[in-house]
Amino acid sequence: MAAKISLTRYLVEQQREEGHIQPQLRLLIEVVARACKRISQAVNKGALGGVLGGAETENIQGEMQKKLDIIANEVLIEANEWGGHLAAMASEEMDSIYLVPNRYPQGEYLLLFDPLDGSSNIDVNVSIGTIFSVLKKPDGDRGIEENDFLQTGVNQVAAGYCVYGPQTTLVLTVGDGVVMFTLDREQGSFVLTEEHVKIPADTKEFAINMSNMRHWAPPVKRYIDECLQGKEGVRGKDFNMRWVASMVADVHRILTRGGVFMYPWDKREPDKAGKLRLMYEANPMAWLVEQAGGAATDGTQRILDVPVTKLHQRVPVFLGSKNEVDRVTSYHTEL
Ligand code: P6P
Repeated sequence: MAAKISLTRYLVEQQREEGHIQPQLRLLIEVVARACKRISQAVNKGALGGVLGGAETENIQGEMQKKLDIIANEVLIEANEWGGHLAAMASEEMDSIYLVPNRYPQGEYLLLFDPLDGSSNIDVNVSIGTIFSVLKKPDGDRGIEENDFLQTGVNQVAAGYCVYGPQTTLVLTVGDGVVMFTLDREQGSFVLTEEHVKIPADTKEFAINMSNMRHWAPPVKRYIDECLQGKEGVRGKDFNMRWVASMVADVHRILTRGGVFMYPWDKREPDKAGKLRLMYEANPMAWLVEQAGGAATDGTQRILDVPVTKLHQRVPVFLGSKNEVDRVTSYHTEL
C-alpha cells in the first residue's frame, strides 16, 4: 500500500520541489488546518458540547449568529495571530479587519475566511464547513488597512475549505491543481486522499434554491426551464437537482462528481448583487473550481476578475462543470 502522504509532507514538497509556496505560507496552511481540526471537534460534539443553537447576536451580514459561528471565528483568530505568518485577517463574522497584535511578529500574508459556512445546517446535523482565502500583503512596512484586502481573486496565493461531514476533508489549491486530505482521527492528521481533482466538463446535475425561481432574471429562468424539460427539451437529457444550502457541501459534491452551482441575483433585493460574499466564499471556491478544470462566473465575467470595492461585497455565483457554466453565462451575455 502506498505510503500515506500527510498534509505536512505535501506542503514541504510543494515548497521544496515545486517552489509553489514560501515557508510562511506553508506554516499558514498548516495552522489553518490545525484550527479546522479543532472546529471539527467542536462541531462533532453537537448537543453534547452545548454548542448548538443561536448566540442571540447578529453579524454585519444582518444574519443571526450561531454559537458555533462565534466559536469557529475565535478558533481561527487565536490559532493564527501569534505565528508570525500573518499581517491581518478578515472574517464573515467580523465587521472590520483584525490586525495581528503588535506583541506578535507581523507576517507577509492576509487571511480571509468564512469560519463556518452553512450555519443554518448546524442544528439539523447537515454538513457545514470553513472556507479560507490567502492574499499577499502589499510590500513595505506601513500598517495594514482594509483596502489592502480589496484584491481581485486572481491575486490569491492559496485557497481552500474544510467540510465537516461524514468525513472531515480539507480541500486545497496553491495554484498547482486541487488536492484533498481526509482527517485520520486516530492519528489526528490530514492524509492525502485525492491528488488530481478534476471536474467533468458536462453534467446532469444542477444546484440552486428553486424556491426563489419567481425572483430570478430571465437567463437563469431560461437555463433552469431547459434543464427541467429534460430529454424532450432542447437539452436532450434529463437533469437531477441537489441543494444542501451549504456552499461547502455543494461545491465538494461538484469537485467530486461534477455539477453546476448557482446563487444568482434576484429581484427581492435589487440593490444586492447576490447572497454570497466575494472575498471569502466566491473567490476561494472559484479558484478551486478553475484549478480543477471547471469555470466560475458572476453571470458575465470570471469571478476571479470581479473588481473589489468592499470587504463584505456580494456577488452572483455560477460555478462548476465548464460547459454548463459557459452555457448559463452565454444566456446572460447574449442579451
Ligand atoms: P439559502 C449558507 O448560509 C450560504 O451562505 C451558503 O453556504 C449556501 O449556499 C446559501 O447560503 C444557502 O442559501 O437561501 O438557500 O438558504
